[in-house]
Amino acid sequence: MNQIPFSLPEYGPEEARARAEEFHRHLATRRTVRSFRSDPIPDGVIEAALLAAGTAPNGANLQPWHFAVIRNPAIKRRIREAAEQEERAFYQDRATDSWLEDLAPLGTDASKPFLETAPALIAIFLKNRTTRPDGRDGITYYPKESVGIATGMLITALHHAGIATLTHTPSPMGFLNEILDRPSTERPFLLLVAGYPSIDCQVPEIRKLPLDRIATFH
Ligand code: IYR
Repeated sequence: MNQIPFSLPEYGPEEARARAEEFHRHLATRRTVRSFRSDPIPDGVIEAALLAAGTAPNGANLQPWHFAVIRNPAIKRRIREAAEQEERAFYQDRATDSWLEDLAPLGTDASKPFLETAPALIAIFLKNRTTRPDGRDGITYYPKESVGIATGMLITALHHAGIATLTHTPSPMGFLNEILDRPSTERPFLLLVAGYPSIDCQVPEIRKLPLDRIATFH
């Protein structure tokens, strides 16, 4: 592979720290939202955020992801109907008692109106196989790690543009392959709901763990 020069801007120690702290403050304003207005997301925002996600580090640069953006109300409705069917089974039978206990503070249930209200859904698929630039087909490497990182970057990019998201995981999500006509080599990873929070949007008062509970320094 051809090699090209690379460097990053170098910040002095104070500026580096200030930038890191400022970015933390910015990211700390992100909240998962479950109540969306229907206002559209401005043109180009999702496209740029997807390109940002596509810069994620990933296994052998095979970029094992596909993003299906759904704005069509009829398709959103089909996704809502299929998701709610799975969610009813989850809340009624599949979830363990301790899982339901852990979810209780969030106040979630099987009803998912945001799948129709929000202006955009982004179905994120993990590719288990892909075609190389030379046309050879084969498995991908570390697809879960790769798609997880790309998804985090997508959420961050949308937040940076003032767009709220909800990481929704109806389980199982096989219906997304059928509705969105994706091949069986792709597995639905997550359904990202995107838009502006409703005027009366409320979120649970949760706290993030302090540094000494999430990190050790050796
Ligand atoms: N997928 C269900 C349940 C759910 C599970 C977890 I873990 C959450 O953090 C939130 C919800 C739902 O979307 O309601």
